[in-house]
Amino acid sequence: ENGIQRPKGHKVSFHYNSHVEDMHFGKTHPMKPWRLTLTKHLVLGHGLQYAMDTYEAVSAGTDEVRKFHAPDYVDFLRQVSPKTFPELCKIPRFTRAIPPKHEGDSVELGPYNLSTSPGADCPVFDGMSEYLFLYTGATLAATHQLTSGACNIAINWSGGLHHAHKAEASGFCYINDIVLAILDMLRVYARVLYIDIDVHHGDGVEEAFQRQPRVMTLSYHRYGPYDETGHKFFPGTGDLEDIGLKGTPGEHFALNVPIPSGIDDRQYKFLFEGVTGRAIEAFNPSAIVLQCGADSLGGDRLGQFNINIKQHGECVAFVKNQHLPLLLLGGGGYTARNVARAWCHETAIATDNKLVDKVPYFVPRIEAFKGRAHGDEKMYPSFERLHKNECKDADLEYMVKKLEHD
Ligand code: V1S
Ligand code: CA
Ligand code: ZN
Repeated sequence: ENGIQRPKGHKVSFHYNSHVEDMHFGKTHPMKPWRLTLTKHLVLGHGLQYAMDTYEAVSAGTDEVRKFHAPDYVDFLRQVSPKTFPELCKIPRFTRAIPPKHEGDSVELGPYNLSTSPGADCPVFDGMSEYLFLYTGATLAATHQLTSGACNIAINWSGGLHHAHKAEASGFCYINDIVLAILDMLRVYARVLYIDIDVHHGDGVEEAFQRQPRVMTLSYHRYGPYDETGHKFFPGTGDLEDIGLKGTPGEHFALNVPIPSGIDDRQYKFLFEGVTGRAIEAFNPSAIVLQCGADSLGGDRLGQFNINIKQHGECVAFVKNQHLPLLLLGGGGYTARNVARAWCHETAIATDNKLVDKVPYFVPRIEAFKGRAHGDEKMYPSFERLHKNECKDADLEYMVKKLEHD
């Protein structure tokens, strides 16, 4: 009816838990989990659920997260909330992770770069612990679908948090679900290629595998001075010369493409297809993880690139055309309506569907996503096909207005 079809010749699985939408990083914080509400509504509004197997994610386990992260850090994340934070900060096991104070620091930092001060990059907020283990659970379930051969492309738009370190949160990222996914993939695949089109450098993933020749990391990012003040664009790493840890087997298995602000579609396509194509040729990966951070789009609140949803999607199409097991993850993206448009468009690309420039008027109820997953995976039952009543971007804008209360 809406023309959405299952792809021929490959299977796509989609992993999500609507609970992540309720989270709130703070009034002025750019990370808005409700961008995932918009994304979900667009995906369901277009009927793309009929083209994939959809799973409701469950939380990752402590032991799963400890496969990369330090045990004390994982314990802290499990217990932390705005209420428990002050007490946890006094426990000797955690005080070691409190950074020294510098003159003029605007935000007060607690253990692991976490903070309850307003304006912090990695705030402690209500429901945070549930949120972290849920987005990680969704990535691990997606990974499991891939490694077990149940699908060829697995998607988790709530994942892709590439800055988190072994024992430290960084840049809105607390658990590095990407590193956990790749570690799991290495049990099955000989070589994994990680590609990162978020406008920021994928430093956490690069660092985790800097000694590892079975993982090649390739990040495209804004690099250089942020503005006239001379401050560097976050996180300030990812120089062309950084190619993996020198003197280890991982040397030459990290690639960085530093880019100045304002890059357009044509220039990005030239860089992306040239470098990615050559990397695939040389590395011959068995599987690919693509972090699809949407802050590389023009008009992003934090990003400084000038690329369109069309080109962002063409990066996904280019990688998909390699016909290797593919894990698609989200990441940054701070102009919510564009994030939703991009990730919905890319869900269509993954499932070989073309979206008309319209969103069906009827937006399915959120309950449609209920079910179990991760370990005890169950597909949610197909629900009635949607009416073809059309609406245009106005409806997306209406949702933006309703959700954009802070
Ligand atoms: N750019 C940027 C930016 N903006 C903020 C911010 C603004 C308001 C707040 F209430 C809280 C934070 N932080 C930053 C960056 C971090 C960007 C993270 C991108 C994440 C990703 O898209 O790659 C993946 C999800 N942080 C900084 O620039 C660091 C500071 C240097 C400035 C901001 N203060 C709060 C900390 C130090
Ligand atoms: Ca990047
Ligand atoms: Zn980013």
